[in-house]
Amino acid sequence: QSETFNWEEYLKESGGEPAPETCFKQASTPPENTFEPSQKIEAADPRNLTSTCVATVIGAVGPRLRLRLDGSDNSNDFWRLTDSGDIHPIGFSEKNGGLLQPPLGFRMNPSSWPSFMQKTLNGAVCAPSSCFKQEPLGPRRNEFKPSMKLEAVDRKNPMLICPATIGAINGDQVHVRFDGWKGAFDYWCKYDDRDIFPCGWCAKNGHPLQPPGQKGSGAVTKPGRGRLSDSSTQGLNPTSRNSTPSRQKSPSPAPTPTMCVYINHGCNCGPYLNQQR
Ligand code: MLZ
Repeated sequence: QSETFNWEEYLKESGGEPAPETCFKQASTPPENTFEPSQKIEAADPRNLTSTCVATVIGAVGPRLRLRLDGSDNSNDFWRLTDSGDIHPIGFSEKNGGLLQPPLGFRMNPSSWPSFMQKTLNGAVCAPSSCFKQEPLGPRRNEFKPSMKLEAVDRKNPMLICPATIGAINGDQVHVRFDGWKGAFDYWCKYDDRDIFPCGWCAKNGHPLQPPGQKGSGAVTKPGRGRLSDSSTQGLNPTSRNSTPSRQKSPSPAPTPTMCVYINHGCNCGPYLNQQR
């Protein structure tokens, strides 16, 4: 599936402009991946970013690691780049005066945490510090412009990276709109978020890229349009530059409810959103 998607052809058909590489906080040469499955690392709990937990490397795709917090369940795996600032070798917190915390949703009695930790780390294989790559600096300010094309992690299916378009800008925030999915997966993020990549990143980093969806991407769905031209012809084609197409403007306020649902899911918001319940 992914090998049928070709940015060059797609951009030609859709009239889109790729966002320049300088917009992104991503390494220009792919960060190496020397991690191995079952190695232990320290990772910020994605649902409770102030706590650092023990995580196990479950797998990898290109420079992305699939991670699972020890003591948590197997339905909250998350992905981090090998050059993410969220991951560190075991021992990092202790060296920096911190403590390893139980993950949000720790499945056992909190009082069993110290002995659980001891058992977890006893005889475990820790990822050597050489596996962890320096996080890139990233741009000083938001250089994205609406209608620029990019590749972005689908946060509802975080193993997937998909073609997307910048729908709007609000200060440091950019609105990521997935091509061909009618807003169902769209989200706002900071311009230097590690989940967004320049066009061609997947190909260069040995990561699959999903083809665009077939549902159109704006508020207006025109029947009978081809899949590739469907998602983004309007507003990108230079000939329609001055016509301010309605689909370019109107979708901006619409995705807000979708985004709220996602953010709550990732927050430490109490028992109602705990996946264990
Ligand atoms: N199978 C799922 C995946 C959707 C992925 C969309 N990514 C932007 C679906 O069809 O809903």
